[in-house]
Amino acid sequence: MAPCLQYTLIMKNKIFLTTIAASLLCFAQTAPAITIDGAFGLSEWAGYYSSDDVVGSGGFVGPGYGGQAFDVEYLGLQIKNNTVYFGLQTGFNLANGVRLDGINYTPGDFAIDTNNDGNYDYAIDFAISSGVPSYSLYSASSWQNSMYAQHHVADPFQLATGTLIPTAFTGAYGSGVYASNSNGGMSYVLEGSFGLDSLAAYSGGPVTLHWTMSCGNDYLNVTSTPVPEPSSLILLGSGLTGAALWAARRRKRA
Ligand SMILES: [Ca+2]
Ligand SMILES: [Ca+2]
Ligand SMILES: [Ca+2]
Repeated sequence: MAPCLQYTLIMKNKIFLTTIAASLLCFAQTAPAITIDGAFGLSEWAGYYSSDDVVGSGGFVGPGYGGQAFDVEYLGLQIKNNTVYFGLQTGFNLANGVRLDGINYTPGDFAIDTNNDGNYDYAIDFAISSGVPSYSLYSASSWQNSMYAQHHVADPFQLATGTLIPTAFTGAYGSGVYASNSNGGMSYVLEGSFGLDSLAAYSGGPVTLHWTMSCGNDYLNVTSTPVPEPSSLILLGSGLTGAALWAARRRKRA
């Protein structure tokens, strides 16, 4: 970012509009790309994730307890170049679930709200076999809530009824002890991507992604607005530069 910043500062004393255009072009060039590799890099997801990597007193992860094994740490969503990228890092074992005090807890589906009205319109179900995830996209008709009434803020948990939308995904799964986990222990990661065209109900604007596990002990939401296409940034940039040149010529004539 440093050379861009410098350029912007130099331009600052000249024409304000050109500064905006230059900044937009610099931003488009330097934004790191998301890599679907099963590692949730905070730099690759920068600007497109929510974070709740906190284990409090008695193992409180909010709204429930359970410590690192139930801590939902990072949830990422980016829509760019007509592609939806999603990513999750959690202390919850995404491959095997968690068995505690004789109860099996299972991971939920990713829930997608395409028009940000609080109703989740799509679900991404997943299975992990020999370290390789497979994803299925559904148009959601109804949802199943988490097990405990006092955890309702974590709802929904998983799809109850829906219609499968045949969709090609890329995906990767990983697990390990990551520096991004502040309280120690294992974390589990899923990343994936698919074409935005599969979300037929989407008509622009912000999209919300949600994830929790069957007990709803912890959850995360992230809301993202699609990244402008580089072509539209260049158009916007050249439009602003044109406006600046016009303004400069006008000043000269006066
Ligand atoms: Ca990654
Ligand atoms: Ca943690
Ligand atoms: Ca909705």
